Amino acid sequence: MTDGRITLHYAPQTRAFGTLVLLEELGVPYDLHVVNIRAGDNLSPAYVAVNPMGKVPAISHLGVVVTEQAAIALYLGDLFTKAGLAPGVDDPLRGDYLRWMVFYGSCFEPALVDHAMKRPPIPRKSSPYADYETVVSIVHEHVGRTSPFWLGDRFSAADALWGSALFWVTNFGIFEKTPEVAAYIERVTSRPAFRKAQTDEAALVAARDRAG
Ligand SMILES: N[C@@H](CCC(=O)N[C@@H](CS)C(=O)NCC(=O)O)C(=O)O
Repeated sequence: MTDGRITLHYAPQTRAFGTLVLLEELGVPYDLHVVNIRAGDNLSPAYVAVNPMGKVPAISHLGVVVTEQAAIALYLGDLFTKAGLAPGVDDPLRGDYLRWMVFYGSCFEPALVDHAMKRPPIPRKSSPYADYETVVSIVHEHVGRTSPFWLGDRFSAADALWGSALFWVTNFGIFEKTPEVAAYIERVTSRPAFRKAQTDEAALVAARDRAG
């Protein structure tokens, strides 16, 4: 990787899709390094050197590696500040922005996955997310008052993360697609960046399936 370009370590039909959407929204040049998870390439020594967990997404930028969807979105939003997708440190929306980005990875995903896998709930006082029902109701309540985007008037990196995630979890049937959730997803997925990411992803899926 040269010239400060971003390399996105990517696999189709994974959580890396939200990062692809964000890069398209930012309108910055990037290179894709496609990791073949089906072939186990994510656990190869070369990729484990990038992300010891063998997970996508990850990005490489100027010798720095960032992993975890939300951290990557925060990094990119701040790096490409001119795109206006990240409230700055002196913006009153900054606190809300940080809170929702971290809530995504530390509460929403674990709650949904634990519930979908039918894991027995752990005692509320030991749980990092209280309980599944609380997390779900917090997100539904928030979506009910998004107007039109996660932080209000302006599209932000939070929408690339939450919009893509809600698109997938409602398709998987593990998060209820209320009319408000459907309308929010439509506002994010109808944008040119999301459409472009979908087209690129479809080409990668076709190439992967051809390769067997
Ligand atoms: N905590 C990570 C989770 C990433 C993750 O689980 N990615 C999956 C794809 S959706 C993956 O890389 N799976 C490969 C494997 O673990 O074998 C994040 O938020 O970025």
